[in-house]
Amino acid sequence: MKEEAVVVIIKPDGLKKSLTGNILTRLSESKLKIIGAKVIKVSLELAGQHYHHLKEKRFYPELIKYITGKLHGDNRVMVLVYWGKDAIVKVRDLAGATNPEEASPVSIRGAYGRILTTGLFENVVHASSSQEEAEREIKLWFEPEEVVYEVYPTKISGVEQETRKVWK
Ligand code: DAT
Ligand code: MG
Repeated sequence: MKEEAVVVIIKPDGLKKSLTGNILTRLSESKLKIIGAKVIKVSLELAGQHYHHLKEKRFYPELIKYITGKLHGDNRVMVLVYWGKDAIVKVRDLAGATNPEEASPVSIRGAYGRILTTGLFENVVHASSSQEEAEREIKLWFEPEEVVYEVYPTKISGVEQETRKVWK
């Protein structure tokens, strides 16, 4: 398997509960390289684009409230790009199963996640599940200049003096 990228999002509960350090420590067991990282607030628009494939699910409205910080009164998330061999499987193994009650107790979700009374899985982290998803998410959450490696082709856009690198 060649090297690949994976997006990890530490969701608002992770930041509110000051779990960022614990989660990054767990992820560092993978020995993957961090090639992008930032803390941002998630707009409704970004949330809708990120979870577009789940629009029909009954838990979708709660999921949007969750990722935009409405459930925790804290709209910060930390978004990272990890890079390396089998990055997706390695990160998803450390994250654990989607349902925190089914996740291994020593995984991130098993240790720190919970199920809300609404039924939503409050599972602390997001991790891309395929190379296609990782590409879509990197292009959605990051500008090319914010990722250290040029993981996908870029082009120069804009007029003179105002050019910047954008995703092709
Ligand atoms: P994953 O985050 O493991 O890739 P997913 O992409 O299917 O899982 O779902 C995105 C998020 O939606 C997930 O992290 C938590 C929530 N979710 C998924 N399935 C759910 C369910 N059956 N009930 C409640 N919340 C769910
Ligand atoms: Mg997913």
